[in-house]
Amino acid sequence: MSTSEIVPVPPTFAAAARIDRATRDALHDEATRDPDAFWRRLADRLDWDRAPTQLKDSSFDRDDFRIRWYADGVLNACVNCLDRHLATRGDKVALIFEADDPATPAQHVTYGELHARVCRLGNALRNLGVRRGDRVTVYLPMIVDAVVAMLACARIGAVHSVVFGGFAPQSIADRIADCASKLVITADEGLRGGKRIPLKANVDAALKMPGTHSVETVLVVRHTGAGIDMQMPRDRWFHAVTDIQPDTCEPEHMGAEDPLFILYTSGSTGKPKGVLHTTGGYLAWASWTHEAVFDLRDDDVYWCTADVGWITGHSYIVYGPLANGATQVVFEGVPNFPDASRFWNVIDRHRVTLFYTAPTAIRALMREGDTPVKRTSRASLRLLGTVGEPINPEAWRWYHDVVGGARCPVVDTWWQTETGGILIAPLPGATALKPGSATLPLPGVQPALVDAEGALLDGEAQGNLVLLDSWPGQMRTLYNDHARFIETYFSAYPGMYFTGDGCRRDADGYYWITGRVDDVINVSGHRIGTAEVESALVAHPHVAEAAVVGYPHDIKGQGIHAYVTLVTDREPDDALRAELVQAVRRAIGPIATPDRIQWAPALPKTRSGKIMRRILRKIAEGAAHQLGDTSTLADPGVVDSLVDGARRDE
Ligand code: 6R9
Repeated sequence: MSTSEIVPVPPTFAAAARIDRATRDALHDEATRDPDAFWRRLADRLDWDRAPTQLKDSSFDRDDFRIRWYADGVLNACVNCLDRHLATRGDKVALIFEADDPATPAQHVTYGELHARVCRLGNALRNLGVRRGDRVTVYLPMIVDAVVAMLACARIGAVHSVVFGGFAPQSIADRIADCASKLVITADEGLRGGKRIPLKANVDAALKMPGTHSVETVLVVRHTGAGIDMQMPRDRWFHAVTDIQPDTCEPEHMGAEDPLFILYTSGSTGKPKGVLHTTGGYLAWASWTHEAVFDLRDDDVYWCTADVGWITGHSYIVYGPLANGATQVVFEGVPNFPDASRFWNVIDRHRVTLFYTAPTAIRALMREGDTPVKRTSRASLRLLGTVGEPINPEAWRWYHDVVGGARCPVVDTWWQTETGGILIAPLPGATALKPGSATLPLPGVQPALVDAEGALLDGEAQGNLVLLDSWPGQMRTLYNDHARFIETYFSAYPGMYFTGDGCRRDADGYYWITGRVDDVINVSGHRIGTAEVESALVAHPHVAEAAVVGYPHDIKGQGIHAYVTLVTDREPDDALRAELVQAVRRAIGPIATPDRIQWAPALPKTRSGKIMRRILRKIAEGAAHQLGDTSTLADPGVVDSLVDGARRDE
């Protein structure tokens, strides 16, 4: 079992925190006994053109299905992120842009300047014929104009669909076709780790593909200045159409349940799913959770390293922090460029106080040892966060002890594209931490564990993670496919939202996400969490990263196949293999003994850093000829070396 070590709330942190133990208890109490008061408290965070009289209105029952929040309220998300700060924070820095190349001076954009830029683009979009309800595809690098583009859409009531800058033309085309976008906003090129990404050329290629004829205009940000092909009259320079526009732009008055954005995410089958979020509930939840989980204060400098192409960028770079009037770093680059000290240098340079990143980045940097971290001060930091996948206790420890100097709480935040915002996470001034656990549900969130038949499990238990009732940030539908929405999320366990995650709840009620349930391996009738085995492997000092999958086994049903990446200077050998097997047996028990350990120079990952277990399962099954779609891999070459490695090991 995973460690149950407890890391208490640092008393100095608790003393100054927005939410201490008493406040947390009061919020939970209110959310339970007088939910309307709690939901109204969240709505009251926003500026409404017409305040809602209706609060929660939801049912997960098939016959009576509805998810509506604050339904009669009227507001504009962009106004909530910008205009309402102008009187008190117009000169406050909203965004600190840190370019890919550390020699490029940082740009500071105030709330006033951001408002003007968003208004100019909003006017330009209207002039180009974009109307309330139209879809706009955004395919941009991590630059200020990406934030400007999203907010300008929100201002005029257009629905943005951000496509991550690492996606290839076919993926762009699929996403344009599914929502029939009228306009695409892109840049000449992106820059990541010194590498140029041909964004405009990718859009050109995408727009030659079937189903993309809805696009009338392509706006192009001049970013690197590279020579690109402009096809008149379709293609227009972003600066040419925006520079001539006035600095003010009348916002649309949007219903709380009007769509704010679509964000595509891959399902286990079929084409990408267009997750649809609406305006009022989403914004209230993004804003409240950002303030509560990160203990946000007005003088904080916050930095989330996600890309706006993912939900984390939507909720915790754009909508949450800006609704809260925060100052934040927007980072164009990657963690290891020009070297493994980059994150920590940026933290020192901009005096970052709140830092939010992914376990995969933490593990990659941990692999480089402590020296690149210890070269830097990091004295400004007061809180660390993680998101995206389970964090193994060793990486958590390293993050906490080495990066945070054992001073900063680590908030492990569990949530999904579909949930819109964080659902399970510590409130850092109140919740004692356990390395590897996302800890406890936020007030108003009702997780539960069910067995395969859907029976609710009490107390200490392991099962599938469901949510029994709605929360304001919940997705409302899959764009153009409400039937698939119901089928995907509400049919496995009728009356409950199924997350697709497996989870353990310990005796203290803490939640330990074990990973997607399709990642659980059943060995001789025992369920083995891949995350648990991986955690045991990664605990070995010579292991940098590990991924574990099941494969068909004659006697046990499934066997355990572990892909192991070693730290930079360690060569594999049989003695180490035996040590690792022992390490797993020691950490979990003989039932979890890996049947195979395959040395992996690297693991196949999506561009957002998630390990593609589907591919690892196929390789482990010896079915490398049926790998399926590998187009979302960050580095397809990794797969070939693993297939060769698996053959050699046979
Ligand atoms: C926000 C985001 C969602 C899936 C989710 C789960 C995994 C996310 C996690 C976590 C353990 C955490 N996940 N956060 N697992 N601990 N703190 O990542 O959204 O890209 O939709 O992924 O990621 O498996 O179901 P998304």
